[in-house]
Amino acid sequence: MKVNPQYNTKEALLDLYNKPLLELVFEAATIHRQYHNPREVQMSSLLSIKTGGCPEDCGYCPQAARYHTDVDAHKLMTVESVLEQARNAKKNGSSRLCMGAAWREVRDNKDFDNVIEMVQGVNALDMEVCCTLGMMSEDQAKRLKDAGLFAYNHNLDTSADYYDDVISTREYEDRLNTIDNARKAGISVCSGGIIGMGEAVEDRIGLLMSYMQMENPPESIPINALVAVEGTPMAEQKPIEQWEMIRMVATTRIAFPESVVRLSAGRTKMNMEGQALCFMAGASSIFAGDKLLTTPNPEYNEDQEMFKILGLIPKEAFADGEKPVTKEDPIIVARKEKERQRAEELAEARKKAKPEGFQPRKVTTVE
Ligand code: SAM
Ligand code: DTB
Ligand code: SF4
Repeated sequence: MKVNPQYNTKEALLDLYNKPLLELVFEAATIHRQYHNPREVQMSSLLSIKTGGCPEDCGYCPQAARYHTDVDAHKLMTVESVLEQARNAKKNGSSRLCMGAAWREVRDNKDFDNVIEMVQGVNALDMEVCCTLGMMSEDQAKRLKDAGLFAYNHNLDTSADYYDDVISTREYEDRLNTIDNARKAGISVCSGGIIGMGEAVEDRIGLLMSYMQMENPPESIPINALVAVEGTPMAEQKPIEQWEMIRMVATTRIAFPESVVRLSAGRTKMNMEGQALCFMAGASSIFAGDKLLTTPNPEYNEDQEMFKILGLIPKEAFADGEKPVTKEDPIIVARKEKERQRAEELAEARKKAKPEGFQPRKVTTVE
């Protein structure tokens, strides 16, 4: 059951969200046990492969160039340094790596070729690879799929109604199109939202309704609490109560029984008890490591302790879907061949300019 037919209207979902808290958690926990192993929680690592300097105006985001935040812009990381971080994340128990780039959209250039190589490399480490690179076309999605991408993350963030209060540089429809392009390429979809941006409860429900109306709802739904960052338009937003996070996780779990619900940004403001209720209510993934993309996340040791106390076990890679097969990328193959030819030509030209046996004439200088 991909979507729960009992809750496929705005009214039904709103009533569910507003149920007495423990009733809601109990209903969510019951559904969770039918479709998932309740002890398993995936540890997923985030890596900002290209940071800051983004031309968009997402009101929550510290990476938008137009806001004056503490984030320093960095160009795309090298393939080798990404793979080193991936190996570290795996060593620390993560079975998924989510690579984020502060791009408005994917462009067909050398940087994208490098991302393709990163995806190939991380897939070869037997980790689930997820990317979040902004808008992308169907062809770009196909290239990522063939590289071995497991999932593409592209959040709707909020309801269609509240969206214009948050972002003006791209439309809700653009986001739906990118999600569609990922789907058409056969990539698993990760899409969710942020609560605590000043939206009404109806907007949280509106976000879930957008997913309800899809032919195929996302396999993975991250629920983020706003990380209010100084310098962004949302810097002064009052933090949400943990209860709201628990309600949102539980409602999402009940509405989409098969999807993985991810307890994402905002955990530094929660205590262990609050997080425990989220796991009880069906969250089965966290971001591990002391940094999200640019903002802090709980320390690794704290999470280890939490897993021990709550009896949670880290979920293995590909528990929710087959490992993608990496295929050769024709663009990269052609580029490498060109580079090889150029190197050969250069060596040849050097040889000609300096034939074998050639000895430079000794020059003696007079002091
Ligand atoms: N630039 C790409 C895009 O927007 O699609 C990918 C990176 S973007 C940082 C990925 C997601 O991070 C956003 O869609 C948003 O949901 C989440 N995010 C960004 N800043 C956040 C914040 N301050 N608090 C919570 N979530 C945030
Ligand atoms: C998602 O839903 N949350 C993650 C991931 N997908 C890419 C990002 C959270 C970012 C929080 C703000 C930051 O650290 O910059
Ligand atoms: Fe840019 Fe993504 Fe941040 Fe929006 S959320 S400003 S698109 S990095």
